[in-house]
Amino acid sequence: IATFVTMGWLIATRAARGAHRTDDRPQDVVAAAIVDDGRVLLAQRAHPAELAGKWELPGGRVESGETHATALTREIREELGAEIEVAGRIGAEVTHPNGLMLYAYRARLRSGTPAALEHLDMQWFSADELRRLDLDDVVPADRDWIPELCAVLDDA
Ligand code: 9L3
Ligand code: MG
Repeated sequence: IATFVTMGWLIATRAARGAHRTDDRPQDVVAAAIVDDGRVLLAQRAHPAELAGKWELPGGRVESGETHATALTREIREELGAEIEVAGRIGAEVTHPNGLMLYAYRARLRSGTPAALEHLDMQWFSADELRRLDLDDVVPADRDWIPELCAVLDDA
C-alpha cells in the first residue's frame, strides 16, 4: 500500500508542477503599438475587474512554439480582427508582479479594419491626446511605455 501512496503522491506533485508555469521561466506577454496616420491604437480592457475600463496596447500571452511576432500577429487577429506587420521593440520590458514579462512592439496595419472584438472600446490617440491621458486610466504595466509612444508619434 505504501508503494501506491508514494506513486499517487509523485503523480500529484508532478501534475501540480506542470500546472504552475511560474516554476519555469517567466511567461512572455506581447503588446502591439499599431501606428497609423500619426496615431496609436489603444484598447480598453474588459477583464479582469481591476483592469476593466483601462487602456492598454492590445496583445496577449505567447504560446509555446510561437515567436513574439507570430504570437502578436495572432493576438491582434483574435482581438481586433486585423492583420499587422510587427516591427521593432518599443520601450523597456516590464516585469509584471505575477511573474509575466511584457514586451511592446511597433506594428503597422496590413489589412482589415481594427474593431474591439474582445475589448470594451478602442481609440486612435495622437501624441497630444496621449499626453493628456490620465495615467490612472492606463493599465499599470503599460504606463512606462507612454512617453516613448509619444516620441514615436512625434516622429511619425
Ligand atoms: N497585460 C498588460 N498589458 C498589456 C497586455 C496585452 C497584457 N498591454 C497583462 C494583463 C494580463 C496578462 O498581461 O495580466 C495577459 O494578457 P491578456 O492575455 O489577458 O491580454
Ligand atoms: Mg489580450
